[in-house]
Amino acid sequence: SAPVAAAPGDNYVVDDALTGSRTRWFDEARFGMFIHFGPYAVYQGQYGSCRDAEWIKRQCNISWSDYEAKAASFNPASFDANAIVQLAKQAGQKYIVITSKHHDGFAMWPTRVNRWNLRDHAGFSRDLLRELKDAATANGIKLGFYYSIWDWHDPDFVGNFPAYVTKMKAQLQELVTNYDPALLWFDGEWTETNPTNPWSEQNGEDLERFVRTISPQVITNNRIGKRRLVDGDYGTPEQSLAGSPPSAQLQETCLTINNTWGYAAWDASFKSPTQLVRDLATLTSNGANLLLNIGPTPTGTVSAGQSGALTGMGTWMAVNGAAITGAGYTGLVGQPSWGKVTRKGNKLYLIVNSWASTLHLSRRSPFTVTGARVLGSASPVTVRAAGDGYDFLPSGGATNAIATVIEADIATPA
Ligand code: FHN
Repeated sequence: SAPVAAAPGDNYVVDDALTGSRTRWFDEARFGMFIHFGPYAVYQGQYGSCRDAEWIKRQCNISWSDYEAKAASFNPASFDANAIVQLAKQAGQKYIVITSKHHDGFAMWPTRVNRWNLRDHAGFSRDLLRELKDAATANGIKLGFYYSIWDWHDPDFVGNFPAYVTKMKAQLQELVTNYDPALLWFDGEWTETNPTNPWSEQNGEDLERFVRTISPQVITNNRIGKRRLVDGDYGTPEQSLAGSPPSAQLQETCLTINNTWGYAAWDASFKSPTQLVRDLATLTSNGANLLLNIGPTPTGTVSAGQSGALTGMGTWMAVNGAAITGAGYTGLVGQPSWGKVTRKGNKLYLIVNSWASTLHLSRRSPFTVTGARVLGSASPVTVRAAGDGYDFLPSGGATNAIATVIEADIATPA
């Protein structure tokens, strides 16, 4: 399709008329599941006295012979794609992004490009990406693949970079052809100053062009390039809620539930559903997505700490998901001290962390409130014009310990 004129602040060089329709589902999804799963999980975060997770090979100076032997014993027999999809669905997540290949270069699908993969190296005959794709599709969940440009295992990455890039493209072609992913989540493009990482801006531009050639519909994140020549379809702040609305580019913050991406048995400091729901509300109110990570155990199960956090969020989402899914930045009101406000069409969602008998909303642009109710409750809410906006006066108490949501119908001037 013909290139479209770039919007101010938009630095795409490879762009096309599909950008809007390609990203629509993503901009409505708001909440997704990240999965970091690979042979690093077999160490369970510990090598002698050294601790790490998906970086354990490098951070703990593990030899390739040790790492390859561990990887050969990788046996994720309890990986249950359907259970993982159900966990995501119950939490209110609309998409899943799993590591097809992390920095250790290990492919989680039976690639024909090399034998450093789950089938050929570990002798695991099942295709987990296929199982996840089928379970996701059956449940209306989109599936995307994380793919690390940086590859510690392939000697061509430092020895013959053009040969490496050719293999990388062959693997991406396999992923797109065999699994039709909704999204490609690149990583490991950084550290221009690192002599072991020759990824350049031109490589990013070339890769974006390649991805567009093999799939016009697949969404890519900004780490496809160095973000000066190309920046994909959306930005990826990591472990940060930063980003003030409205952003020039779509945004997706990725967060861990505990402190590590890959599985680490010692990492038991799980965030509470309350904190995670509030983070999700903050991001939604900024028009950004949350990609919340789980790191399955070496057998493929999800730890109780991680599944519990998602289940807790799901209990809240079951009643209040309307405030998140398909909702975004309001453009109409300032953010109040008692919580966050999101908007979907002619509805505002007041996500109230600190319940009070009077909740004031400052109005930035003209609109009128024509009705209001508490989600999951029959108790009426009185609304009256007050000061620079409106006061909402709920008749009942908070209905949810995490956050209670008031849905308001609004009319904006034509
Ligand atoms: O180095 C990786 C890290 O292991 C993890 O995959 C995160 C997820 O966003 N990305 C990289 C660091 O930016």
